[in-house]
Amino acid sequence: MMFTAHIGLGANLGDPVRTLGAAIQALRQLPDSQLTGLSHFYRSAPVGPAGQPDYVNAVARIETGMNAHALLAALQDIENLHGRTREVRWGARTLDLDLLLYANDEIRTSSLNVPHIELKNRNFVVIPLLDINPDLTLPDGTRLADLPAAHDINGLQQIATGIS
Ligand code: ROI
Repeated sequence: MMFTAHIGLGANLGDPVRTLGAAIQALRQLPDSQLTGLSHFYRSAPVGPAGQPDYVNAVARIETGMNAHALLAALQDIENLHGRTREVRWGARTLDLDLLLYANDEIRTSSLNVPHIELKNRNFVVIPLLDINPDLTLPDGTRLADLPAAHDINGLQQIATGIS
């Protein structure tokens, strides 16, 4: 069985566009998986603690035969390869890969929260998700396009990267 998963990418240290490009290459190499969608890239003002650089955010869609836990572990490996440091909660990071959605599943365990807890509130997640799938509906039945975040471009700016 193949499942659709959506992955949020974010970075705000080093060269974020380059890091996201490398992460997307790594997603293409995931076992038993295919990259089937990629949003625009966005420069986005930091949510959370002020005084950190702007982020670059994007969302990727894959079709995968991996289960959600195996996929999460693979995403963490990619983060680690790209030098993610985890000193400060909600602090700056070189690469953050979030498993936003996995199939139409709701998974709430200590290690895995899908859909991502903050998904609905973050325009830097909702708007790129809509780039890939304008008709997307969450497992709880919410149409993504109906969320306030879908219409809130505050702090968000589409950027041209040549990555596709
Ligand atoms: N803010 C933005 N704009 N983009 C992110 O990816 C992001 N990630 C985070 C916090 C610190 C919540 N803020 C963010 O983890």
